[in-house]
Amino acid sequence: MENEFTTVYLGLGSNLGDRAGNLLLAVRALVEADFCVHKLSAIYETEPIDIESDVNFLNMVAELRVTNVRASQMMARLLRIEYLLGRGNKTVKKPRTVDLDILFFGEVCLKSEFLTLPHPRLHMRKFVLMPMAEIAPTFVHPTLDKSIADILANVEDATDVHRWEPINGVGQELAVKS
Ligand code: PH2
Ligand code: MG
Ligand code: MG
Repeated sequence: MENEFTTVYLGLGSNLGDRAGNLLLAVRALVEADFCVHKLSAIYETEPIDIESDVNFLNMVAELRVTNVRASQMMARLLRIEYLLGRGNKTVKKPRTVDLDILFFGEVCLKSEFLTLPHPRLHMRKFVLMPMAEIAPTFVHPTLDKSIADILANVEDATDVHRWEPINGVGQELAVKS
């Protein structure tokens, strides 16, 4: 059908420079690339997993509604956004300004050299599950056949993941002025 859309969940991460600013630039770039950004989670501060980093990540999850694009094409467009936002060599596990991962592309399951869907590690990672549970707790993982809330409730990941708050938050500034 012409107006049918696919619901896509993206994981966004940054552990370099102005981390929150980088996430917001990525969201703006998604909108400018004509992706329909339907929901955004809060920003979470998360302990690094499987990567050398002295700096915590900021992570969030976005729900997009896409039409007329295949998962591989979408990944190519995301890589371009990562590149424009200054991400260096992808093959090296170095700090990155922005990492954009497709977590789910509707119910699509695929495995190629460039892309595996659903994302092969998301069910083991609290830094993905917590923000996703905030915006889509009932979404069912197409191969594990469990909801995100269920997977999160049973995950063994013991790393720290908490809602991020800006140190000099906008709220505080407004409170001082009023
Ligand atoms: N991304 C990784 C590896 N480890 N750890 C956290 N906390 N957040 C991430 O986004 C992340 C990670 C590979 O992309
Ligand atoms: Mg990643
Ligand atoms: Mg990635």
